[in-house]
Amino acid sequence: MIEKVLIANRGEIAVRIIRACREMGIETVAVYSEADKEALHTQLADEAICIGPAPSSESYLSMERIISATLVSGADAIHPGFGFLSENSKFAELCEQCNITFIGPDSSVIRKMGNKQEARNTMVAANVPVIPGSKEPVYDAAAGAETAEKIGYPVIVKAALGGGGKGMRVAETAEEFENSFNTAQKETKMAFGDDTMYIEHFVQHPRHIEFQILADKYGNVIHLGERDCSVQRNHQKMIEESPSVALSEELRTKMGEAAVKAAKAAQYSNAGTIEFLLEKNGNFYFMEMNTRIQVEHPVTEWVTGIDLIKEQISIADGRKLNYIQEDVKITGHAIECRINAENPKKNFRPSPGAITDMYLPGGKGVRIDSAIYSGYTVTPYYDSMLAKLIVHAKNRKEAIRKMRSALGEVIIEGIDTNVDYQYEILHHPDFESGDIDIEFIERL
Ligand code: MV4
Repeated sequence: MIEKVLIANRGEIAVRIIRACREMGIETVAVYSEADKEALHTQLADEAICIGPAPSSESYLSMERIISATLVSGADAIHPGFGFLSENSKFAELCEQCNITFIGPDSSVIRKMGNKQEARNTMVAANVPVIPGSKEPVYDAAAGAETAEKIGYPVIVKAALGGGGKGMRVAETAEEFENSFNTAQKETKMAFGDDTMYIEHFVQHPRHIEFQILADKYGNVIHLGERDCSVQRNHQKMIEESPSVALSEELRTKMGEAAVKAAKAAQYSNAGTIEFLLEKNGNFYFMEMNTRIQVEHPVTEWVTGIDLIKEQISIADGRKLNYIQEDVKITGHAIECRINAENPKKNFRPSPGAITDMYLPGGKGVRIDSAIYSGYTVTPYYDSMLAKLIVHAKNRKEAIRKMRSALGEVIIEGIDTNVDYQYEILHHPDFESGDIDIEFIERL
């Protein structure tokens, strides 16, 4: 039985996990860096252990320090949250070796899905639709050009160990290929210390649709519907919603079945996400699997009524899923806006500093997940997300109205934020009609 959880993370997700544990009667241990002495997660947990200086490489990314803190505190499980060590297969393996329950899938599954080309091949074998592309890894531009010719232009060159857009380049034509390939490979080598590439046909103007899945350790897998995450900028999502206006009930069933098939093929357990690209004509393709809880999980929680963090802990503790597919009903519409400390007028430059005064909205159908408070100083060391504002209403139109109203109430003084920018998006005719794809923000 899990009785004490160490949270290997910070910010709003650490707070979210502390709350779930407390409701389940589980003790909590926070870890914090010297820059996070005054952070909310440090103050809210039952215990807090300082694990090092501000840079994440010496604190939230230090496997040794986090494992040591776990052993010292007597915690029997680690929740990694998202980012940091959450998709690090070595860290999950280290937990396994130390008899610490890692709240997530097995390290072998994290490793396999972390190799994007292996993940792709797993899905091909399982009959999950994937984007036409290379079956074998590609190591040089000459071999790549031959593959690209067979696939057909435009193509996209990707890093096998990539994800999130790093080490990725599009080649519209054969003339561009060599240059695109070499640029992508150089970036890949720098970022991942590996230069294995693969090539896919480039899908134009797709939506980013992802399916939330839950899987227990006994092979039971369900999906919790989709999230439309098309509103993003530089691979940073800004707005996520569920359900997506682009899915008919028929397509939802088809994609949901593909997502369950994908999770089964990966031998997955715990909460995970299957990312798809969806074309206007309804064709969809597996893109990647995320082997962690995601930032945008609250929109799924709200339309399904399922607490994803509690399910993660229950699954990791060896219990069967509390739901079967027929239990999952999508009710109403949820939208999440990420509120960041950044200045949209200065190319979204981060804006750390002291929050001198603030007011966050509430009321029926409004949820705030955040770790900020009046007097808190936003440090420059970590990502700039301050809060997630999530709304729920009976349909999309009313959810949009509720989000506009809630955004209008937000006051955060002392630093720059993207709240006004989000407010404008919520009034854009294409957002209002749901006519969005992954290039929506670039077109603004
Ligand atoms: C693609 C694609 C189009 N065609 N693959 C972006 C990050 C990584 N997860 C894969 N990505 C993409 N892969 C093919 N074959 C377009 C993207 C992409 C993207 C995908 C989802 C959300 C936003 C995006 C922004 C730019 C590119």
